[in-house]
Amino acid sequence: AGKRLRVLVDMDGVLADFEGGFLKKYRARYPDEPFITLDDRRGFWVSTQYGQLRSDLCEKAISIWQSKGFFIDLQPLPGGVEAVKEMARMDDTDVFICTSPIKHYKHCPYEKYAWVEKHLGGDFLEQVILTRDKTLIAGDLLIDDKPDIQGVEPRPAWEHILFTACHNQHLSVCPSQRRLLSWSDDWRAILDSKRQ
Ligand code: BVP
Repeated sequence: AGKRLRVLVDMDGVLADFEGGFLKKYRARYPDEPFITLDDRRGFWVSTQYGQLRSDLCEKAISIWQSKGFFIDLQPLPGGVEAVKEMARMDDTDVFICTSPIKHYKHCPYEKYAWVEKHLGGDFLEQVILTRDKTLIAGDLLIDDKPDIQGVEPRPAWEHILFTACHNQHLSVCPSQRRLLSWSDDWRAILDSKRQ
């Protein structure tokens, strides 16, 4: 009997459509300001790219995800909720949602729990890990759209699987870095590759 497999799944950009939700609310709030289409997104930080477009747009971008309702209103990305539910039903498999809240804490942490309850059910609240440092969390896999995941632990336990997003799709990552192109891609094979 092999040991249990522990899978850490990121939320923004993997389960919840942060980029789509951002662009929709940014355009609604700032209809006369320039914006970056999802095809033109480069780099993980939305605020950085908006700041490069025009310096005052950095804080306008930040105002969007700091607003009440931003995180709870995010739409689920295709297949994500179903995949996580299926994973959780698999034998010898533990799934955790591992997500970094923004430091403007008024709405975000509350709404992240509310999103999980709404889309995955109240029982899944047991599986939520809020941390600004994912290197401290031990797991076999971390499925995350952020290309560089760093923290105080230089040798994290997990293998990072890069989940493809608009901002990282053109990135050439080192050959040893595995990708999950979407939830239609073969995530079951990636889990199986880590089982003993
Ligand atoms: O809560 C999200 C949004 C925020 O960082 C968190 C990323 O969490 P993980 O996906 O790594 O779990 N965020 C913040 C900024 C700018 C802040 Br200034 C940003 O540009 N993009 C972004 O996702």
